[in-house]
Order: sequence, then C-alpha cells, then structure tokens
Amino acid sequence: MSLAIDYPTVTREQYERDGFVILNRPLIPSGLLQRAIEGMDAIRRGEYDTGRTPQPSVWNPGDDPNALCKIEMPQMANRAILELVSHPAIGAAAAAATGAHTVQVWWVQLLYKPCLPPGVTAKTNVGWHQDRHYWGQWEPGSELLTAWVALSDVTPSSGPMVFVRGSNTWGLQRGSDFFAQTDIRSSFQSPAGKTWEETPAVLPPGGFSLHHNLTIHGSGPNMAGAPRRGFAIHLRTDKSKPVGDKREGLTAFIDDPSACPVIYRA
Ligand SMILES: O=C(O)CCC(=O)C(=O)O
Repeated sequence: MSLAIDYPTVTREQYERDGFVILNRPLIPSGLLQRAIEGMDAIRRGEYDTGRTPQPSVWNPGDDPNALCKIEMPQMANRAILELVSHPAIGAAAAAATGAHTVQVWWVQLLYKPCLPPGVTAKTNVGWHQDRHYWGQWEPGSELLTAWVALSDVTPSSGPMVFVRGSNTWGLQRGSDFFAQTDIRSSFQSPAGKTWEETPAVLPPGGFSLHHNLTIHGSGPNMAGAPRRGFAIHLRTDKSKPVGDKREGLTAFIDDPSACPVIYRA
C-alpha cells in the first residue's frame, strides 16, 4: 500500500481570477474518509471520542433529521475529523492558491444536507452569501479562505455549493444571508461589465474546493437520494490577524493546535 500523498495542482492565477478552485478528484484517502464519515455520524448522535464537545451550533443531536445539519468545530470532538481537516493536500492546495508561507485551520463546520422524503419541507438550502460578511473578528484584508471537502458524491442534483465566478473582486456586499431559503440573488450587485455566472462545485468523495472569503456562494436542495456530506474548513494564512489580536468568538481557538492545526509551512 502506498502512503504517498497526492498533491493537487492549483494555480494562483485561476484562484485570484475566479475566486474559487474545484479539485474534482479524490485527494483524501478513502480509509480516512470512511473514518470521518463514522465520526460525522457519531457527532450527529452526540458521541465525542476526544472528550470535548463541538462549539454551540444551530443543529444539535435530536433536532429535525430533515433540516440542514450544521455543527461548529466538530474536529474538537472527533479524532478522525481532526485528521481529515489536517490533511496536507488541503494545506498545500491553499498555499499554492495564495502563495502563503503558512496555512492554519481556524474554524470548521460539519455540513450534512439530507435528501428530503417526498412531501416533506425543511430548511436545507444555504442562502447566497460572502463568508467575509460573518467574519468581522478578522482585520480587514486578512487572507482567509475555505476548503470544502466532500465525503459523499456531490453531484448537480445533491445541492452542491455554487460559486459566482469572479465575485471575489466585487467587494463586500450587503445581501448575504446564509439561512435564506428564497432566491436572494437580486440583493447582490455585479459591477459594470461583470455578469452573474454560476459554477456548481461537483465533487467526488475526497475531492475539495477552495473559495475566497468574498466569493458569493450558496446551495440548493438535495434531490440525489442520499445525504450530501462535507466539511467547510476555514483557513487563514500568515497574512491574517484577529482584530485587536483578540482570542474570542471565531478566533478563540487559534492558539490550540488540537482545534486549529497548522497544515502547511513553507
Ligand atoms: O455547504 C454549503 O452548501 C455551504 C457552505 C459554505 O457556505 C461555506 O463553505 O462557506
């Protein structure tokens, strides 16, 4: 068995131009993916193998199984998930996209989007938003991006994330609403000469995308017949700083390597 790491090829030019990169081949080993899926299911049941809990979340064990399940900082509560978010292919891809010397995980979200049974309605969409809208605890200009790792086959019908090409250059807008269930596209404005062009992040299990903190994105319902499973791994580079150098809220754990590992160093 080969333990060689499959490092993806990512160009900085593409990341800076489009605001995202889609690495649509398996880069995370299948054994680790399987253990992380088991970890995801354990956390959804409220079972934690590290002895630590996730951070306060909108979805908690026992909540509606048909709603979007979003659990904050699952890697604190499960060893396999910590191993997954620490995978060197993710750090190497983020470093190649940004030219960074250092890449650190600073926050993680478990995202489990169920496929709804016929006739059932539940909140499973992710409304159009820019991540930066929610990240005021970082100094302006901080280099922050997200790796979204697929644990299941993410197809056009399973409610993939959809990116608006080039919107990373449109500035911070006012329309973001992660929890919107209706079409809020008209609350964003494309600058003169730019058009709203959507690209779905179709990924096999073990593939991942990277997106810039200003890239507009959202996702629709899952009609694929199986849950859509992924982790949003929020990353910072050496060109980032918490406001006032504070450690609170979203920056509370950045000095704790068992929650926020450094996953790339030049
Ligand atoms: O999982 C989704 O559909 C959206 C995730 C997201 O908003 C993000 O990774 O920034």
